[in-house]
Amino acid sequence: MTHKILILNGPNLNMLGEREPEIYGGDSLEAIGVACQHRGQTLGMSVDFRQSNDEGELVTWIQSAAEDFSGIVVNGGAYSHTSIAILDALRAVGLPTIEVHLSNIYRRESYRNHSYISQAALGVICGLGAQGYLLALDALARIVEEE
Ligand code: CA2
Repeated sequence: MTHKILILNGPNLNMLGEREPEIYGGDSLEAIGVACQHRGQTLGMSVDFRQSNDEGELVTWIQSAAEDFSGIVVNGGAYSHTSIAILDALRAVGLPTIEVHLSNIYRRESYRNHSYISQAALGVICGLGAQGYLLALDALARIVEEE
């Protein structure tokens, strides 16, 4: 069976590559998505890469994930620091989840130093730019194989 991985991106990540490359890197979200598709193929997994600026849509996607997906990679953007709703959805679904942030949220403003989502994540990768998504897929490939 081919494992399917859902990659979720939260608000404003659609603007990647256009502004603040010194913080988030120069890659567009589309380019990160293509790199994730390629890594997924190498790992024998299929990748569904999505972005939404809407907290409710992210919650709905997470709720629906249990039926189709083996694991989740999530960059919740600013909702990471505010959203108990996304945390609750991830906990309810219970799929192996890796949290990713492009920037090192612990070297930034204090309001970015805490993520609710981390409480539902098996692991957290931050500060490594787009490479963090690929590392998260590597980790999930091993985790879902071992399950
Ligand atoms: O480092 C990350 O990946 C973040 O999740 C990115 C979020 C930020 O709120 C989190 O604290 C850390 C913001 C994404 C906004 O991306 C932009 C890209 C270009 C221009 C403006 C915003």
